[in-house]
Amino acid sequence: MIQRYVYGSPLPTEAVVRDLPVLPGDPECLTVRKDASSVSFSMPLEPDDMIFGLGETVRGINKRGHVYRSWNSDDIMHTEDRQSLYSSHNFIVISGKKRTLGLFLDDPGEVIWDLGDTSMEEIVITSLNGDLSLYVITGDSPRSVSRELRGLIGKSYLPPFWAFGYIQSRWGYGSAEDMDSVVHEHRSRGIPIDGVCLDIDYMDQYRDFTWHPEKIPDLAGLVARMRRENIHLIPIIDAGIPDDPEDRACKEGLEHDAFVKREDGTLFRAAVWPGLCFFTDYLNSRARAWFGSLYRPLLEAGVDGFWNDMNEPSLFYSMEGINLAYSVADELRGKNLRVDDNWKLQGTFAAVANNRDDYKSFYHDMDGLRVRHDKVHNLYGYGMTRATMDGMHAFDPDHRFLLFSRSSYIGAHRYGGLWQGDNRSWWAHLKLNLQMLPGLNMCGFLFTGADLGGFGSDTTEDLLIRWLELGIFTPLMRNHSALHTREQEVYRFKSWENMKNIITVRYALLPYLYSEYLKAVHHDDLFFRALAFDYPDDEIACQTEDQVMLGNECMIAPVYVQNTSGRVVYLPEDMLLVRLRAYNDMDLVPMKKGHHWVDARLHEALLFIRRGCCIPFASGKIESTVDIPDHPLYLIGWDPDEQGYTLCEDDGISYLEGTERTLKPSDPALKDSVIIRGDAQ
Ligand code: MIG
Repeated sequence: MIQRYVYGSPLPTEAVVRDLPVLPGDPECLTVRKDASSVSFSMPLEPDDMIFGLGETVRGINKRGHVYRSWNSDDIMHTEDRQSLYSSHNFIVISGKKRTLGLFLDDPGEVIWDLGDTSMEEIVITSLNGDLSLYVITGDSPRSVSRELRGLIGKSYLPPFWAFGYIQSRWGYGSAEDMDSVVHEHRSRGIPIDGVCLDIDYMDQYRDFTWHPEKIPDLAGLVARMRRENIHLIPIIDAGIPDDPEDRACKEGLEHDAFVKREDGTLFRAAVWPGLCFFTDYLNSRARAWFGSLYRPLLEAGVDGFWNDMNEPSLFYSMEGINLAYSVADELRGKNLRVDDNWKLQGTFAAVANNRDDYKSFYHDMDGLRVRHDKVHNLYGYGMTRATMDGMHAFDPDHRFLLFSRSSYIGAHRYGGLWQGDNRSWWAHLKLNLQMLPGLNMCGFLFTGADLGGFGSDTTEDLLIRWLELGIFTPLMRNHSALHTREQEVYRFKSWENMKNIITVRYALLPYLYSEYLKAVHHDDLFFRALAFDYPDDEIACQTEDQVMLGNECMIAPVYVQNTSGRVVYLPEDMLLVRLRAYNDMDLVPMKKGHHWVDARLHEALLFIRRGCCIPFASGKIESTVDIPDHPLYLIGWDPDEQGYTLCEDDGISYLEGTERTLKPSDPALKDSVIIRGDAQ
């Protein structure tokens, strides 16, 4: 059941797709405090209460015991102390013996989630805007509460099938030669791949919707050549539009009056990649429609996927901010700086980027409603995602496109996916990648993944292979790294064959992964879940922070510690261990409920199938997603009752409805199936 309460005058976020009646008063379960502008909601916690959700945030699957802050931020550290990342997903489920309760705050401004930080026994959620809709969702399990929310916020984004293939990316790829070489190095070794990303260097002087005249002399030709190799090019688009009348997007944007303005009506400017930029008012439907139309030349050239970046929006500096810093520098120039002055100088320049004062200095025109940016800050990336997807649909309403964004808010999950931003080549971030997945799914973001191998810092060979062993299960499977870091394409490493073999496992699993993804989309369900969702009465399962349920049949438990040849895995029921080395090389070991040390050498990925379930696997050599339909399937798993597996399929590219068929191990067409009928050890 969903109950809606309203505080102040909520802003039109379009996070929800259903208009629920507003109840009078306050919800019984919360203590509500209002002051001048903010409003807070508090609630005592029971010792056994767990808290799930909050989408893209640091720390564990159970969010209890830290303070989080909804304030979309370009942050390159993702350490445990961080309160904000690129997105704000204001939904939690509190789950304990006494109750299961969901809270969704539809509030696009700053919200502070003190989830047992100030006091371990209390939750305090504070909206600094004080203008919001609060949805209180009750149900008998965290999964059903999550489903209720999803029904309220609308169906999740469905990318084309090819977007589930392996994608190679790197900041630095910018030319046709780069694309050719990446593709050649993969194809010549038989490493499966479906997409290559173009990062900002493909643009002409970092200007959106341009491409470098020398590096990419013939975009349509390049796209077509790639497509013959079954490769999709995925260019990046940034949020800022350069202040330069020679720039086409700038000229048009000025004509369309599409950019955000300051209080006095002058245009707001801040620097990003191309220098000083204007910022499209994505919260205005006219501006969105215009921005969406800018993708057209790229779409006409055959591009069918994009990633949108810098849309928190990230600001390097504003003139006001940098002038202030210059004046501090002038004042201190030539002096023998004592420590305080030294800190002042350094701090002033550090504070210039993504400065709060800048976010308070411009306004949106929300189709007639003038709103200062900081009140709606967390909607900006959502607006950009929506502008892009609407633009792509206007171009071709019948086909699905790939789109993933860095910044988002609930609602954006209907228009695109997200990647988890600038992580590091740290083992801790491999674990964080896993731990973010259930919370993101709860908030509707099913199409997600992190930069495999890590974005910042130099990766190591073992980290990359372990990370690929998790990446084979995430809907977005992209290897991406930062400029100047160690090159981390699979073929750079001595053990590339092992990595290639792991990627072949991804492709063999795709019929299953895609089928489960479709089910999650159609039924507002979760592709990834905390173990607590499936085994609420099992205390150990509830406390398991480094394994997650995948689809309806599986559990994953990746190795995320260096120099280990396995890990401890907790099985909440009897499961079949599938130790995967390649699409055609695996061990199957039925195992009993309980704790086990499970061997997993560097080139071995772990998958567990629940007792009574089986999953389809594609056989044969596959080099890209186009090959998959031609390959026969077989089943792996247990099937004492001949239940089989219900495979959900569609054409992978249109919006035509899909079909379901049940695969049974007794079907002669599935004669290669490996079905365990005995008991677990
Ligand atoms: O300021 O486009 O998160 O994936 O490679 C850095 C360059 C801008 C940040 C993105 C990252 C991308 C990088 N971008």
